[in-house]
Formats: sequence, structure tokens, C-alpha cells
Amino acid sequence: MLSSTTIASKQPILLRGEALAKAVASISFPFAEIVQSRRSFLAAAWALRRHGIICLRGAGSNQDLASIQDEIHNFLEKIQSNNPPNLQEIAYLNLPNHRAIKGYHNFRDADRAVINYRVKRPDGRTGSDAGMIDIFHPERLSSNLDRRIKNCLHEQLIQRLLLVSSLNRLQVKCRNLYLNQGVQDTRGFHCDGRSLKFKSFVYISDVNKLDDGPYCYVKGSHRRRRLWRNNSTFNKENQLDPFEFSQLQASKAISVFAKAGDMVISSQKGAHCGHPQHPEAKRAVLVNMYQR
Ligand SMILES: O=C(O)CCC(=O)C(=O)O
Ligand SMILES: [Fe+2]
Repeated sequence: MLSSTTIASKQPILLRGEALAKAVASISFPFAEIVQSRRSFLAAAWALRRHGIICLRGAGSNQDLASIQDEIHNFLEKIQSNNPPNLQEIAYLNLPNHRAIKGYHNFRDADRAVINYRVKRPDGRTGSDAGMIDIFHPERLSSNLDRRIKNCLHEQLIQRLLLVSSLNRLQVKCRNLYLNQGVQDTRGFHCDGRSLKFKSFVYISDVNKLDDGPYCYVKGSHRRRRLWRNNSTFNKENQLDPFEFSQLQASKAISVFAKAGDMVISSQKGAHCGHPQHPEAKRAVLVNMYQR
């Protein structure tokens, strides 16, 4: 596969200002309302079916968020000071220069948390997410995190929403915590394969501007078969990765700015990416993957 620097990917236009505010408002729902009102719940499920993305405002409580932020902060300080007590017993630590475990399937199926530092690719390809710490199964790091993280994820409710939206019973397959600190080499617009897959993203920190590295999405792209075919043909002809959305020049994308506690849910068949961050910016997001 060639890097997307060799063959320039055509990126969508990011909506801004009023146009962005309007586009995001039409997919935003107060979390409390979808819990209380069947009508709001159905409206959210329908919006997800149609647009491939919704945002549920205020899904995590302040207490849960503060506790998660605190514990993760302390945990990272311990790792970075090279002094993690009993860490081997609770997590596999994949440091930039020392890999304990390899490959996505092994991370997903591991018997404990995996703390995976993303590094530059050996072949120099772009989109490495170098600098990101991706923690698989963060809920296994402590009993407090287990309780707090599950409180924020609302899995049963989201499973019901996905059932109504996609007419499929989906299972929780993997929980992750993305910790991005000044990650600039993020992967461009792509999909996570072509099978039915959703992710929920609970922001643990506020993401107010592009420099913070918001999640971005081309609304409706999960259903645009022709767009997918054009990308696919182009990628094949140019030896690009099959799941890159390299031909989005005529599309518009939203960047989802949100407060800690807001939950984005998206169909991963749609075109999405994390925006590159300012070198000083930090972002923490709790991720849950749902599949058949
Ligand atoms: O970091 C992000 O915001 C997006 C990451 C991504 O592409 C994914 O979780 O599938
Ligand atoms: Fe992705």
C-alpha cells in the first residue's frame, strides 16, 4: 500500500460557523430526554439511521467524569515516572520501544487491559496516530473505573437504540480509552470496514475547537454506495488502503465539538476521522464498539 502522501487524498470541506451549528443541531439530543421520552428516543434512532451519526448531550455525570479524569491522570503519571506498582498484573504495557503484545485481535481479546502507545510506522506511511495512547479494556484497570466507565457508556440503552435504528441486535465488542496529546499525524477520512459496526464516543475532556482534535464525520456517507464505489475504485487503481475515503472533494464534513460527558454515536461504515491536534492539545475519549 502507498501512503496517502504519495497519492494526495481529496478531503471534504469542513463546515464552519452557522452551517456547522445547523448541521450539528439536527443530530443533537439531550441525553435526559431520550431516557424519559419514547418520542425523543425514536427521533434519535431515526436520525442515526439517516445521518449515520448523532450526539447525545450530557450522557456522563459530573461525578463519574471527574473520577475517571482523576484516576487516568494519576495512572498516566505513574506510567510516565516508570514506577507502576503491580502493573504487569493488571495490564499489558506496549511502550514505544518495548511491545508486550502485537496486533489488533490480540489487544481486543486480551485477558487484561492493554496500554498501547501508537508510534510512527516503520515504512513512514502517514496516519499513524503517533503519540496517542490507546487503552483497551480501561474498565479493567480498577473497580472504580469499571463502575464509572460503565455508568458513562449506558450500554443497555444504546443497544436498544441501535436495535431500533439498525434493526439488528448488536453486542459490545470492545471498550477503549483514547488519550491524545498533540497527535498531529491522524489518519485521514476512512471507514472501519464495510460490515455493520457502530461506536459510541464519550468525551472525557471538552473539545471546543479544531486544535483539540474533534471527531469528524461526513453525514449520510454510511449510505452513499456510489461514493463508496468511486473511492474503492480509485484506491484500487492507486494502491491505497481499501478503507480510506480518498475521494471526498465534493463532500462536506462536520467536526463535532462537545463537552465532557457528551456521547457521539456513529455508524463506522461512514467516512470519519479524528482531526489533527495542536502540539499542546489534549483529548480523552471513551470508546465502545458494537457489532453483531
Ligand atoms: O480519534 C478519533 O476521533 C477517531 C478514531 C477512529 O477513527 C475510530 O475510532 O474509528
Ligand atoms: Fe475509524
